[in-house]
Amino acid sequence: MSAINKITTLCYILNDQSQVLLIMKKRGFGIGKYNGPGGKVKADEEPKAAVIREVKEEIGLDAADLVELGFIEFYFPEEKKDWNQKCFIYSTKNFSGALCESEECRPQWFAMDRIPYDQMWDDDKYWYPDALAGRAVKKRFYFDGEGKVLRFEDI
Ligand code: 6U4
Repeated sequence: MSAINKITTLCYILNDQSQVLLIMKKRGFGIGKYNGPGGKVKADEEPKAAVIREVKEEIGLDAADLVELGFIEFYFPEEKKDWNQKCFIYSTKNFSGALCESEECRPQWFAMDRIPYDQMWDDDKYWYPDALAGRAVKKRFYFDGEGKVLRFEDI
């Protein structure tokens, strides 16, 4: 198995109406897909600090009281092994500030039973139900060259 090449993060912001805040990526990795806000962890940065920074940069919100839900490892074929990553997952119901669109993405609330899986990463349908219910997630996914899940396993 190829090595992990970067550490990334995702954060699920939940409101009192059983909705989750997703972003439509307008550029970069995952362009054209809905995902949680998040991104790369910089050198000498803690994952939790990184995800708070990314949420602020991407959608203007200050996220607090983050719950650690675990992590997911994503493995791609040899020619895309630079994408291999370990992604730490968080959620919170505590957020403040003005929600805004950035150059990178457009935020949108979704009812938790109306997640747009057909416009998301192929793995998401396998683990969002646990994450959105606040259950721990520790999984490893293997993708083909087109981004389809070949197989996955619990870690
Ligand atoms: P920068 O340089 O920050 O603009 P960006 O294009 O935002 O880069 P990156 O690399 O910072 O992307 O972060 C990748 C994001 O995509 C992380 O939040 C993790 C997430 N991600 C990667 N593979 C995923 C997958 N298979 N399923 C998923 N999220 C994934 O749900």
